[in-house]
Amino acid sequence: MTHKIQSRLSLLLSLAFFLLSGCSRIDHKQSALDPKGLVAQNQYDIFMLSVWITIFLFCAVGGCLLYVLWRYRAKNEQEAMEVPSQTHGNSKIEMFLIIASTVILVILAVPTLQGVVLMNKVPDANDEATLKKLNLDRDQIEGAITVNVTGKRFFWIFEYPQFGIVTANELVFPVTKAIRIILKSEDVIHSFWLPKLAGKMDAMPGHENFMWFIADQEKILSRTDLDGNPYKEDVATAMPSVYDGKMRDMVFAKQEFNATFEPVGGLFYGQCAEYCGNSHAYMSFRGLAQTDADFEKWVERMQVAQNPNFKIPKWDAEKEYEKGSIVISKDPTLIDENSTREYRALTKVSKGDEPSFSSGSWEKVHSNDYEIGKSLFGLSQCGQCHALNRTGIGSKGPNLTLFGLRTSLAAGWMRNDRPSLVEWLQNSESVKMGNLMWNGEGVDETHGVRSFKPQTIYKTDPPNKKKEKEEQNTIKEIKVNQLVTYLLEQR
Ligand code: HEC
Ligand SMILES: [Cu+2]
Repeated sequence: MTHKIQSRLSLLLSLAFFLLSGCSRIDHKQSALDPKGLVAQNQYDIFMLSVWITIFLFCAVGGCLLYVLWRYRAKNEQEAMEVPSQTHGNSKIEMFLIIASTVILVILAVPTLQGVVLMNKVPDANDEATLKKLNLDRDQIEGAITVNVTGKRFFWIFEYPQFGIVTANELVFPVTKAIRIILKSEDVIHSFWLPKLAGKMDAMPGHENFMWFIADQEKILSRTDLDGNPYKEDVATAMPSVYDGKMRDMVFAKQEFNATFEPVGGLFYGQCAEYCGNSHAYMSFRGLAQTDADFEKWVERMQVAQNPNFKIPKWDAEKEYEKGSIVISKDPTLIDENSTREYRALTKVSKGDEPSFSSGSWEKVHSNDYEIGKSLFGLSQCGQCHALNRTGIGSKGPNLTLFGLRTSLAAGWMRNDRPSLVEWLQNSESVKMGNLMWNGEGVDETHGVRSFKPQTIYKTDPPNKKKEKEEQNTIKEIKVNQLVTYLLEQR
């Protein structure tokens, strides 16, 4: 018996510990209770108002109950036998309760309706009274950024129509500007949720939904250290720049997945919040807040990379080249006699000086691994589903432009580094069950995306099982590593 009580007690204690540990100060990656923007703050305030009202009601009703139980308890045996005088209704109490409930509902309804109005529309830039009330500047609204967000099983497409660029899974945005989110879906219903910046909103096929948010730089910079003392972080540490890879470096330096996880202020964790299939739980994303200047630089880099009119020219024997010009030409040493690579002119190059390394006029733009990876990207049919340095959202997989600047892989699920990428490319199914790279339309055992499986890469003739296996493994590894080099050098 005592044994049973003991085990129940320990169960209860561990449950309480588990629940309380959720309240620790560190690592609120996806907490709506840690608002870092105006819309989220408004929703948090309404939530807290209703929490306090509920606590008040709980105490009032519970207090009355306790008082009545104590005050009218039977004090002796005789009292216990008596039947109390029977009454029915009390119009004073009833009126009081009706009025009190109405007042409470009104207290809740006014800010709630105001909140609904706020979240449904970015305030008018000419409505000075509202802007003043919300403590916003006119140019924060006038410079608003629109992002068309498309949910797909199981990743996100972010299209910036004002700039003509498309990216995936990491929403880069300027910290001082309002961000208009237009939500769509290409398959089932998803839900876009960046808890620290705004509440959830569904992304539905055949229907557009709207929401907006604006981050608060002051809140991003205000941090507390491990002893709970508040301090102010400088902008470069809290919001490292994305366009030159500083954000990625900083996130990796700080992102140890353990109890002392220390977030980078400008990094926000988002999540699909509507069950959409077997990989739903892994369908997360990231929001990366940037200073205006860093955001502009990122946009510029994306625009250059996705410029539809720009293509590296083939070397032309009839042309002269300026120092620094880049051309594509043959390099038979790379894979076979047909392989090509990018060359950069070391000096002014005269007509007919064909790119090679012996002439002294040309140098490699990229490493051999990069160039081999690039051709593997084509050979393995990756381009079937991935756009790289191209815009347009009609693609089955995430856009991989400047992929090496991203902090995460597989829709925010893993960190975007070499070991994770190798794992992903060798067997994405084991990393993210049900993902549509491994299980996509037209993908079977013979498809390039699964061809890193040994048996389809290499066959020795005559068959020699042991040797075959060894060779398969090395080839498999080399191939994957070169592809990864190619992907990570997209930056
Ligand atoms: C059948 C279509 C398809 C093919 C072919 C394909 N992919 Fe993918 N890929 C996807 C999809 C879909 C995802 C998103 C998976 C997810 O996160 O759920 C993805 C994700 C990725 C990611 C992660 C991107 C991110 O932002 O998280 C990388 C990197 C990648 N693929 C590389 C490749 C490479 C390299 C190849 C060629 C060997 C390839 N893919 C072939 C469909 C494809
Ligand atoms: Cu989803």
